[in-house]
Amino acid sequence: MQIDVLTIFPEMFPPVLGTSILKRAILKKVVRVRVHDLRDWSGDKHKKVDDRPYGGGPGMVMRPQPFFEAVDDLKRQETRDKGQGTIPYVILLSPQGERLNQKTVERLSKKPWLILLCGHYEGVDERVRVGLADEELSIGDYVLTCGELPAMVLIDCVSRLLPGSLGDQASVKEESFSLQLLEYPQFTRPEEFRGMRVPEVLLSGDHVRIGQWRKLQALRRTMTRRPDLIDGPSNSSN
Ligand code: 4FV
Repeated sequence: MQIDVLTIFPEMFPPVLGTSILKRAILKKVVRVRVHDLRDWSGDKHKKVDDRPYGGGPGMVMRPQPFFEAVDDLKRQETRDKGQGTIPYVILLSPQGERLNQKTVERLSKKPWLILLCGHYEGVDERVRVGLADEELSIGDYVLTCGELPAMVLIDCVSRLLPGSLGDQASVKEESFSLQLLEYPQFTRPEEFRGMRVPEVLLSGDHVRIGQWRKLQALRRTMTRRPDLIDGPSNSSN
């Protein structure tokens, strides 16, 4: 998979892309991430990418032109490098987007090429949303200072589903949300810590009983903490 990021703060990404699982996935060429400075397409001697909102009001709005020209350029580059052009899937990260969940992550992880648009200030010109983005996603109902953090969240949760990124893909299969259940409690050594003991069943070696216990714990935990995951979208908090 290839992921291109359009941002006015490219310097935010190297620490995240250069660490742990993401670093390994990039080194193993499981995913290719390119971070671009949107100002390179400002076409303005002061590299301005924002302007005052029509109709007045506080703050600044990101101009459409740099986003559109950057995506056009990336498409041209792709066609030049690969002959026929793979079509990018353009995602705008914003609080107005559909709430990101594991099902969406699984769907996006099957796409060959993602372009992520990072908003800033009061947001982006509506024509970016309407005329350029294939999808708009929010990582949660709270307002961040930047769209870069949501872009990193998306790169992380999508990349870890790509074959070869996680040591053992099996762990992806039975984790929270893939089974629409929260994960069961995990324990490791020591058996007793500050008076808190590891449940006997986990020390029993009886993998049938351990499997049943884990299923029961996952179900119980989900029913108490996230009943919306069990009843499905009808009363989901999403
Ligand atoms: C956000 C979110 C988010 C809004 C103003 C960036 C900020 C600034 N993006 N999920 N929640 N974005 O808060 O995706 O433009």
